[in-house]
Amino acid sequence: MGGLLIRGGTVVNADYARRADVLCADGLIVAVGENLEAPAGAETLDAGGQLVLPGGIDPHTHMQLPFMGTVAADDFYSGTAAGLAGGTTCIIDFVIPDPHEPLLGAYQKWRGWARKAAADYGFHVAVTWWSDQVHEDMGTLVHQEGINSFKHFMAYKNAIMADDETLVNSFRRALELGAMPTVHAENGELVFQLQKQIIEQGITGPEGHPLSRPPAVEAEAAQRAIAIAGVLEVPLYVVHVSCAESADAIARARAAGQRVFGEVLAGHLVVDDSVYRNPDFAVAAAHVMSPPFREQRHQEALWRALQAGNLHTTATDHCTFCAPQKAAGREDFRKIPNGCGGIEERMMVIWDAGVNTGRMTPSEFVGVTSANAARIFNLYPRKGVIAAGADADLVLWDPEASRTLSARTQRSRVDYNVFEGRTVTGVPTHTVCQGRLVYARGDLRAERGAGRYLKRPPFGPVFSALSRKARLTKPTAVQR
Ligand code: URQ
Ligand code: ZN
Ligand code: ZN
Repeated sequence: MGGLLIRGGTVVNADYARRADVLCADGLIVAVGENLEAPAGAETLDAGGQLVLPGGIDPHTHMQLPFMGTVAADDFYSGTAAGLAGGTTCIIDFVIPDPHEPLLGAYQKWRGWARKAAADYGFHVAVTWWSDQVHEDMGTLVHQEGINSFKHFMAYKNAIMADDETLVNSFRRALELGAMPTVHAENGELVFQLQKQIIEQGITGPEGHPLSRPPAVEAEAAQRAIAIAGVLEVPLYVVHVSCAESADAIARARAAGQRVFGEVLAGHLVVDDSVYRNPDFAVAAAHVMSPPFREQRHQEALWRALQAGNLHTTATDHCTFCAPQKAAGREDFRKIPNGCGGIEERMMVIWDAGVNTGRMTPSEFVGVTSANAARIFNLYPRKGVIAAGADADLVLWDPEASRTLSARTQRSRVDYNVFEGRTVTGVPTHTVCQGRLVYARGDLRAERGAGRYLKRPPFGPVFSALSRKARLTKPTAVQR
């Protein structure tokens, strides 16, 4: 039996916080309550009055992604290990087939890469092209492989960009299957042409990157994806919402009764576009990701949307490239591999800038760092809550302790930290994953291959029947 008893903490779930002990055994939470007894052979961990949170879920990572002629520096082991050091015990990564690459083949490839993961993981599968075979493969992925979300990149023309034909066909198929379509919302044609225009004006450095992807380029795509989903009556999840205009588009759609969800990156909430004006190429290039970091005014809009329930999850888009890789774009910013880190720092940054400022309560913090992603991607209540029967993924959180974030101390393999020098208050002191203590006050014991692939069931007939029933029984206008 063994087991682990976490004693003397305050359990904080998305819907309540109370003083309680937590008993774990065989990888599961078996009891939550006051004055629990430790069974024979169980280890006891004294929480000492700290908070006990559900393990963080990062619904947007790209470990060892082959992209823009190189491969992301963090692989499934180093990236999930870094997450464990920051309180994140579960990721949802992405299978991204090349255009005309069979989806099932790409899926199997990524499954092989992820075997080394130190924490549990799921996949969103990107639909980067369309054919009858893609239509069929989406069904196989949902019914046999536990995929319930499909990603669509509206950016990255001449690479993985999905045009409207692919968007409409894939969204329609997702609804049939009870799966969630998600989008990277930037108008790829506008980006392509603005990039060319900026290079022709002689701007080749990283400062050209945000110029080629202004907020309107994101908002157009967000509004188009929302409109397509609205016509097809399919839910929609917009990843890395980075600007006020996109957040407003989601808020309008939700106010009109449309089922749209939004994700915001920890980076977009606290880092602004001044980074691109740093004279040091390596620093500016290290921050090249899409959508880019924005003018500061967008941060308050994103926080407000998070507080108002128009953005639902926080993520990192952890997709790391070291300086030598970023240097590919030394003469042409279009060649700088897009991506930054953050998986270790996400929860600390959101706590420090969100809870300490009074923007959100500890329970709301749990919602946006764990429970909401579990609910939206159908992992709840296995993940995202401290309750009997849930996976024993927990974080002991010291709201008083401070830490200065830096590449010098981070676990990620990348050689830069977009939160460099930021001192945060509120840090994880212990992480328990599948009932095992994997991080304790700086001592990281991430186990290569301990992570499990998470099958996520589709949103079954209950959901689609309800919407169909609602449509069929809509009261008809009374003939006067
Ligand atoms: O666009 C994404 O989400 C991937 C390719 C990571 N890179 C990025 O800049 N966000
Ligand atoms: Zn993206
Ligand atoms: Zn991404």
